[in-house]
Amino acid sequence: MAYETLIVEIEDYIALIRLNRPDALNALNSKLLSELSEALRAADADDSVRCIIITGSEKAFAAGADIKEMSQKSFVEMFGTDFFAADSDCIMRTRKPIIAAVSGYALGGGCELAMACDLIIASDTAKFGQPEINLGVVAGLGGTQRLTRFVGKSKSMDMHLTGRFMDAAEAERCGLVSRVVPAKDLLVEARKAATKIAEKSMLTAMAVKECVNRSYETTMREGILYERRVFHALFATEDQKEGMAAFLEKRQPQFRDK
Ligand code: CO8
Repeated sequence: MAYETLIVEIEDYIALIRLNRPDALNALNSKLLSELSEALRAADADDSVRCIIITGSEKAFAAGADIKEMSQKSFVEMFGTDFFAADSDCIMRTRKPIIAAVSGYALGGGCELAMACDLIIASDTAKFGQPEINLGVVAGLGGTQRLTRFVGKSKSMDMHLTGRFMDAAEAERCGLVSRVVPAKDLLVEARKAATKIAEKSMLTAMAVKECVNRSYETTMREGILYERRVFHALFATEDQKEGMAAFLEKRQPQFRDK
């Protein structure tokens, strides 16, 4: 399917979704979010996709929600349409693993989009920020909640209250991103990680996502019980038998998602 604001390529079991509004530094408008929602739904349903990468351009992953689109809206329009709500949940609905490959600016909604993915690989040029306070608003796509869980209250307050940007080294130090790579290698490294994930059993990868995401929603005791039950349940799969047999036979497993 052709999109106006995205370029989607599927190759070697990886769906690469590139945000493509270069004139607005990939600002997230309604069109882009609804296309992203559709592209993720399609990738999730496509058996030839086993991992998804979302990326932007060298200069910007995404510089936030589209300020031009929002600036004149009234409360009634924002609340009445539950602005961005339907499409912004698209990442949480996606069951296959999603990597955010971030170069340049990831600000406001762009930072929030990256945080909603399963892991972030950043180039050494990446800059993260929640500068909504400069516009007279707060984050609206989960920034106050996710950033606080990732980096703790003090740094989250710092980012949201001052609106300053954080560079890639600081983002790695404080656990916002999983790794930082040279800008020229960003997609190569993201593809390498995606290939490793794509080799696993998709059933197990989806179970991992559910277990880790559960840790944000529940108590430690309930989360550990949930994890143990999922662990037990995976013994009903052929992939568990194959994974353990392959280890004992000193060969690579051949997972069949069964
Ligand atoms: N929205 C719309 N257009 C944008 C945005 C944006 N967020 N960011 C940049 N652009 C446009 C600029 O207007 C400019 O367009 P034009 O050439 O037509 O004037 C073009 O992109 C290039 O931008 P700059 O000339 O500003 O480029 P610089 O290199 O000088 O600066 C910056 C780059 C620092 C990234 C700067 O553009 C900037 O500060 N952008 C805005 C960052 C920002 O404030 N982001 C937060 C937006 S609000 C938000 O994300 C809320 C999310 C929650 C929504 C929830 C709904 C429920």
